[in-house]
Amino acid sequence: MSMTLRRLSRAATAGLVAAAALTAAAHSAEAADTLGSAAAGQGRYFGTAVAASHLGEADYTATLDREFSSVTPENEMKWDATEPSRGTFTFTSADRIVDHAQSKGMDVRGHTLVWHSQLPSWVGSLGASDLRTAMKDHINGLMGHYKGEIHSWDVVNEAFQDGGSGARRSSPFQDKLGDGFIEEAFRTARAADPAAKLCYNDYNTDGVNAKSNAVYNMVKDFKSRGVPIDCVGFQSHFNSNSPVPSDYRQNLQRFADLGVDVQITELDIEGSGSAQAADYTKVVEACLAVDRCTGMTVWGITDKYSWRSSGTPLLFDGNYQEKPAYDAVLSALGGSGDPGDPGDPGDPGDGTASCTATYTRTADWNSGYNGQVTITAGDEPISTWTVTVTLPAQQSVSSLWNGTPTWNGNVMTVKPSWNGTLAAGASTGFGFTAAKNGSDAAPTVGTCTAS
Ligand code: 9MR
Repeated sequence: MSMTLRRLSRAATAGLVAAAALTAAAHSAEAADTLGSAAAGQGRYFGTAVAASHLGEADYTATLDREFSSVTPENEMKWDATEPSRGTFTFTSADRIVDHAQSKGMDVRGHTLVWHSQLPSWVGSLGASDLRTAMKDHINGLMGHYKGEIHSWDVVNEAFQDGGSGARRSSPFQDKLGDGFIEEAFRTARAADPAAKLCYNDYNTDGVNAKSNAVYNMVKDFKSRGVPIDCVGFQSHFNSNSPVPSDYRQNLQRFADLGVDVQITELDIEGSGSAQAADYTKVVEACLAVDRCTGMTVWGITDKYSWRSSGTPLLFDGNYQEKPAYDAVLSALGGSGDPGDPGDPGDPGDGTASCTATYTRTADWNSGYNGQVTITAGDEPISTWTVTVTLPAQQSVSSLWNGTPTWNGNVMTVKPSWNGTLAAGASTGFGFTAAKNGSDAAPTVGTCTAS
């Protein structure tokens, strides 16, 4: 699609976007929060990487549309996908993602313009001056096509080496154009789409270390010389070899203090259960603690399509069920409404039925009293419950309703009569009349068990 056509089509979908926003607003009054709505409450976006090839999968798209307010094409805007041979641009897959995002009122992050990887071989074979022209043509080609439609662009990706040296990574750009290629890319990008935020994006720069120091010094230099840069992306791919750094927030803050926005751009954390959830909480809390951390993007929706799928690093499992990490992120974002979801594998209830029991005396007279035990299901639905009540030795029960007791000395074990089935969080109860026989003490209610 040409640039003009894209602009027209964007205008044509504007009405749809407005309608979608209204629906979302009307919905949020009664519905549980989503990642996107909770993040919006904190003035942030919550995004995900998306693959065009999965957009036809109903659960994939339903989860995307429900939960996320921003998308990053996972591979579709990379050089090999968009300009496989010199001067021939193909935008079919990327357009599919952008059109979908726009129809749902989502922002789009552009990823990525200049990167050593997923680079067609023709680029590597150019001489310096041709390479410079090709780099600028590529930036202009992509940014022109999507002018006005991309919230933030990863202009340059992963230009620094891993390890302690803080040196630049070898690439055709670095090797032939020298350090200045990054500055040239950013200047070209600013002219191509002045409305887009221009980001430098990298990994293993999430804590304070030699690599992040090198990026920090580059950003500081750019700001002091007026080289256009608006944001730094911290990819945040974490696992046991590369855990969430303890100085994550501090590192985000020092970049923000240089006068750039910071964004968490490719978040995923290998693991499962409460440990993974706790790590996700750390990341969200760090972003929320930094005013200029404008949003977070997870690197995929479901574990089954993650680039690290064996490490199950995302918020939804392979069946699109919310994991404990999802609940943790939603709650760290100040969102509510999810914990009652019945049957979510891995949710706090973990599919395990549970209940609680509380006792109150509802009537009292000289020789006796009425007691009421309230049974409340936990975060999963239950089909039956059992609770024990131990009475003071002198007391005796003359009648009991809405429950079925069996006796062992002064301990009664009560099961439901008609009222065993409860939705998650719902309550029922049974009542009884007891004779005091000289003891006015309260009975003791034991643990409630459910299945
Ligand atoms: O998730 C992407 C995967 O599908 C590709 O095969 C891979 C190829 O390099 O790139 C992955 O995304 C990378 C991103 O573009 C840049 N940062 C690291 C990401 C994970 O490798």
